This record gives sequence, C-alpha cells and structure tokens, in this order.
Amino acid sequence: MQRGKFITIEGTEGVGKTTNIEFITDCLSGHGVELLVTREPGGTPLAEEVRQLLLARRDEAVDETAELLLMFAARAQHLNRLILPALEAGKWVLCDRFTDATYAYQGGGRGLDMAKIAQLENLVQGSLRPDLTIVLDIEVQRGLARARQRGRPDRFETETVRFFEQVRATYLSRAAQSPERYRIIDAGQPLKQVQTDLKALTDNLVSNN
Ligand code: T5A
Repeated sequence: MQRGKFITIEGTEGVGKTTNIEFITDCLSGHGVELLVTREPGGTPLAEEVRQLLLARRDEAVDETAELLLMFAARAQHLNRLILPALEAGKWVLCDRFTDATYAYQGGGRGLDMAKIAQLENLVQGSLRPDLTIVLDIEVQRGLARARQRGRPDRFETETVRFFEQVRATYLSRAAQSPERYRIIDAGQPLKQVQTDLKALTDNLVSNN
C-alpha cells in the first residue's frame, strides 16, 4: 500500500488556519482522498490534555525548556498513535501545526537553540517530515486583530508583537531554505482569493500524486 501524504498548515495567530482547513478538506475529499484532519498540540486524548496544560494562562511562569519538552511529548504520542498508523494505512493526514511551529515559536519566539529543537525532532520523528507545509502568511498586527475577535486570548496569544514578528520571520526563513517543501499563501488577501490559491495548490498536489 502506498503511504499517504503528510500535509501541515502553519502561520502566526489569526492567519485563518481553522477557516481554511475545512476548505482544504473539502477540496481533497472532492478528489476522493481519504483524509485524517488533526492538530498540534493535541490530536489524541493524552496530547489534548497536554495542549490544555500548554495553552492555559497561569500565575507560575512556564520554563521555556519545559514548554519545549511538553510540545514534543504531545507530538510523540500524536505521531505514534494517530499520524503514522493513518499514513501507513494509505490515508492522507492534514495537521494544523507541527514541528515548524516549534522552530517558529520556541526557537524564533522564545529564542531557544534551533540545534536542540532539531535533536528532539530527530528523536521523536526519526526521518519523518511533512511532504508539504502550507504557510499562511499575514502581517502580525492584522493576524492578531483577527485572532482577538474570538474572545479571551490563550497563553501564547498574550505574547508581544515582537515575539510574533520573530515567529513569522522563522517561518519565512525556513520556507526560503527548503522551497520544495513549503508553499507560502498570502493570508492578507480576501478569503475568496486565499481559497482560490489553496484550491490550485491541492489540485496540483493530487494530480502529481
Ligand atoms: N504552538 C503550537 C507552539 O508554540 N509550538 C508548537 O510546536 C505548536 C504545535 C496553539 C498555540 O500553540 C503554539 C502556537 C499557538 O499559539 P493553535 O490552536 O493553532 O495553536 O492557535 P492559533 O494560531 O491561535 O489558531 P487559531 O485556530 O486560534 O487561529 P487560526 O486558525 O489561524 O485563525 P481562524 O481560522 O480562527 O481565523 C481567525 C479569524 O479571521 C477570519 C476568520 O473568519 C476568523 O474570524 N479570517 C479572515 N478574515 C478576512 N480575510 C481572510 N482571508 C480571513 N481568514 C480568516
């Protein structure tokens, strides 16, 4: 059986991942692709519990290395219990954030050593990397304004604009380094245009499979 494709979707806060994941799901399902849609941190009951720990606002300052290790603990569970079995069964997997988010938020945003993140990536994932990573890109302030319409911010959403500028710069620099794996979509466009771009991308992906 041919292994399924592993697609991840990334971006700073409020870029429209949730909105567009539904659209991408419809596009791929329309082509008859059997698809698992999931998210990080999270995706399994245990990993969703870790997500709650990570996103909750709390009085105790969260140590950056503890945050990093929790991200990868959730990822190990998610990968081995959900993502890999689905890919091996021939399903495609569409994941809302994955390890690029760790490079962007814990590496770019928090300033943790990228080499240490790479070590954890190798430990948890072995050689597995996404086949395609879609980066929805928008100016930080515009994304934050969209995200803030949704109610009380989580622990990450309370970070500074400078933090998110570093997150965005890390995504863009990683995409520039490996253009074969990344596609950047301008998420500042009207939603209809963003979805026209996403449809072209998914049609192309299916026809080249
Ligand atoms: N994290 C995660 C790490 O630090 N390290 C890691 O390794 C991982 C995996 C949770 C947090 O965890 C951190 C990063 C995150 O802070 P999350 O749940 O993905 O991750 O959090 P968010 O980025 O906050 O995701 P959201 O679901 O909250 O935002 P979305 O999905 O990007 O935005 P969405 O679709 O809800 O859209 C926001 C609003 O904008 C509108 C929508 O209708 C909605 O109202 N909108 C548009 N409006 C106009 N034009 C368009 N083109 C629009 N597109 C969307």
